[in-house]
Amino acid sequence: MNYRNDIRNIAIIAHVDHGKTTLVDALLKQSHVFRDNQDMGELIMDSSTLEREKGITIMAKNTAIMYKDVKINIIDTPGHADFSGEVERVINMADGCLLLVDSVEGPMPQTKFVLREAFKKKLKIIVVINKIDRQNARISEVLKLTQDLFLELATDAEQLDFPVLYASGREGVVITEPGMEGKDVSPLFDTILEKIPPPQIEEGPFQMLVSNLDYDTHKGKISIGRIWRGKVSPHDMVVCLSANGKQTRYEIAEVFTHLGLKRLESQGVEAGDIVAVTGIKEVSIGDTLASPDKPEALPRIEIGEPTVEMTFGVNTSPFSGREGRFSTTRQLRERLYKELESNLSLRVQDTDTPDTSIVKGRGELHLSILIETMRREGYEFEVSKPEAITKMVNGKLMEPVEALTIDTKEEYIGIVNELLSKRQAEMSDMRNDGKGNVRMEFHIPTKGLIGFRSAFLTATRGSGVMNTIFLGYEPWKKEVGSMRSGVLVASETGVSVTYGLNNAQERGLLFIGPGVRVYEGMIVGTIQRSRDIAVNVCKEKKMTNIRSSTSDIAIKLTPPIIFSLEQAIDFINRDELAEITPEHIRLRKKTLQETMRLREISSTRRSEEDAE
Ligand SMILES: Nc1nc2c(ncn2[C@@H]2O[C@H](COP(=O)(O)OP(=O)(O)OP(=O)(O)O)[C@@H](O)[C@H]2O)c(=O)[nH]1
Ligand SMILES: [Mg+2]
Repeated sequence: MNYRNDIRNIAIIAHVDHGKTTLVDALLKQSHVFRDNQDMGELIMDSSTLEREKGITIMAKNTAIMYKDVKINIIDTPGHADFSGEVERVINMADGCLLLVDSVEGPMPQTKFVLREAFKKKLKIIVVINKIDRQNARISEVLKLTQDLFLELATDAEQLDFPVLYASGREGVVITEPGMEGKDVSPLFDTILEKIPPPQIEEGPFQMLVSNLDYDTHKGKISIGRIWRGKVSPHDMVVCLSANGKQTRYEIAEVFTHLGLKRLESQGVEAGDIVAVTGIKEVSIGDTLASPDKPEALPRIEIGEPTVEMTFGVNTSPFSGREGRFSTTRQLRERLYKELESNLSLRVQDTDTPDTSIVKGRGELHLSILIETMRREGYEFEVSKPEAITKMVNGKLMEPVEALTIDTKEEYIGIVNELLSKRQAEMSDMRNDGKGNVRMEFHIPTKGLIGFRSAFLTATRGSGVMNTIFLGYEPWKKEVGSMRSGVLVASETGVSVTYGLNNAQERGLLFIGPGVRVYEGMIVGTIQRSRDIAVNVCKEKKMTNIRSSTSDIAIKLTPPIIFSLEQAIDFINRDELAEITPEHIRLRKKTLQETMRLREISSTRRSEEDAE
């Protein structure tokens, strides 16, 4: 075996928010890929608008820096459990990982998930206890907990021998012993060079696994991945080996490597390095590009199964086609299938009706990010309530279950438990730090988690943190009943007015203010009872000849509740839909006409009685 000592390939992995992207900032800054006077900003790798707005990494990305004549290819990964597929996808490119652990939080559920993935791939790990500048840092305790995690997960003794560094990504310092005075991140660079094995090179003609895709309006699709064998240069002929065994020949157009945030054009890149090539028109992540002399496919990337599904359908509301640029069945289907090329843990399944598809993902956030992305691209469509994906195993109905970790204050233990017991959660552990903070762990079916996040944040006044991790499938337990009360449904199509809204607000809380276009069957508010009520929010006050009193003119409406996309999706029930357009998120009953809805309700009630 040959090795390339001039390269190291590392992935940065951790639980959400433990500081991966901030540490990459520090590495880039110190390696002077920017001019010294250039203001590079923060979280530079979180380059998409959605990532910036949400403050989380959604997609894994590549960068590289030079240190002592060695190129270090760095892959920043997302820490949120819903984007675990990204970690599984890119970890193939690395020979080692930096496992970051927050010096206050310690190992968290996703720390365990990513470490297990790294062990599966036999990657060398460097532990970085991060955010040591935090006031209540408990470095030695966190190190101990991390060692325990290694003991629990390691599959061979060598894995227990890992270097530990201490860092504040934000301050740009890394030290080798706690308490030392740090000056920069060099100790991290040196440890990478020393401990992460250089890439192994196999003999033979060109072969690479496509682990990432990018698009450029001029260059078209860009395939990114690690070269396992041989060399690639512009104008080389290659074969693309896709999932169904299909082999297509292409000519490579351009070849790039990464440096800082730039791609550098190259005349030839050799095995061991991470490369970006253009010219492969039809390619999906997981495909192999290889020399026609030896067109062998590398093992496809293994991705965990999706756990949550919802339908995406053509917008059937009376307002359809008015606000989106793309709204037809064909446009919607094409967009969803295109997403599969790069969003590996997503699945799309056709239904009996061509205008509706079932989309499956790793969690509500995974699906809602897709919805938000499509809406910003100009699509309009309707989606159903997310549901856990069940399956039959040996004739038995099985459902996904997850471990839920909750960090909150003591005073919220009661309310959190009450919320969770209705959702079939069972507590497995509870720890109190003696300062009023508690950590609780639960075992909960995925169906019980749907819609839980917003209820939890409201109950803990936004101060709680929750994390979940997929455990596996277990036999189905009974249905979780609806957690929600009834809604106020518009009975007429028109524009909402103060008078009509005022009548409605006497019965519940409103989701709209005056001057909003509504249609019959649209949900305009919520009430504290189980049955829905139809309200006419467009109703004007009858004009009379008698002047109304002044108190009558100055009607005060309570400000409406405006849902975010996630909250809207969490809110709807099975007989409802969310209408998504670039301009609005509207909630509606599936059946818009009130008379039809009442008929449906009485017929289901009748069949329930017959069943008894
Ligand atoms: N005190 C302190 N805060 C930090 C440090 N590094 C990051 N943070 C903060 O922690 C938060 C999360 O940082 P990110 O770098 O986005 O974390 P991440 O691990 O990339 O998050 P995801 O990619 O979404 O999983 C931000 O508010 C950072 O400012 C650090 O060294 N010290
Ligand atoms: Mg990040």
